Amino acid sequence: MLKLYIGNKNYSSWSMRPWVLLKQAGIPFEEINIRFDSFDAHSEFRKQIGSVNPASKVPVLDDDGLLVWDTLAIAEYLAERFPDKQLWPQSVAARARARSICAEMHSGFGALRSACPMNIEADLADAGRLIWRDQPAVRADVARIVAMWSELLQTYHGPMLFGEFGTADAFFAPVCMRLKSYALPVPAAITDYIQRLSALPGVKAWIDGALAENDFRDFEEPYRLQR
Ligand SMILES: N[C@@H](CCC(=O)N[C@@H](CS)C(=O)NCC(=O)O)C(=O)O
Repeated sequence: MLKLYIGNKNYSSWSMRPWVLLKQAGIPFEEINIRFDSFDAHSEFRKQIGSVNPASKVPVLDDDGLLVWDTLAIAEYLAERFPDKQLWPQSVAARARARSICAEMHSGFGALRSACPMNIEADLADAGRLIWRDQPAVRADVARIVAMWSELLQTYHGPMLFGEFGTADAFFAPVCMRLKSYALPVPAAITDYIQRLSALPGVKAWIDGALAENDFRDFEEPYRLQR
């Protein structure tokens, strides 16, 4: 059975992507949670993940002893391993676009990611208003996401970015969580997509897990003293 090593569901945006992809695609796997205590060299997290992944990060996929780490590599591996699940779109053109936006996510949107770390459980609308007012780079990241999603939803007619659910939706699921927690202003069509995505059983299962976690990690939350 596949094993997926992940961090805290409330905070670990990179872990969310392959977990949601596997779950929503109906691929059986065992999850192994490694709690974020801190990312210091001597932390328990580092000790545990370091014994599995030389890069010392989650997520990591273990397929019967074959280790695959880094979300893009995991997504490509799953698409090859489970071709019948059609994790990428079927047409060459759509597949190229889906890969492009996943790569753009993987290496970009730094302003949004650093100003608005994923925190599924929290209502951070007040922090979001200040971030929106003061950080033009965050506004630019959100504008790019809105333009990208709007165009894809129009081209492929929804309900997901390329019609049916796939890797691209899994890659942007944590962005949906951020837009929601920080209540960043987006057009109605984008809010509707966020709602549709959040309601998918695989995504909802991750959100429910995050809400049930009850594990306040202060180093992940520069803006709050407690839950
Ligand atoms: N490029 C990696 C990023 C993975 C990553 O940064 N994971 C975070 C948790 S969400 C982590 O393990 N951080 C530990 C650290 O930085 O020491 C991927 O796509 O999987």
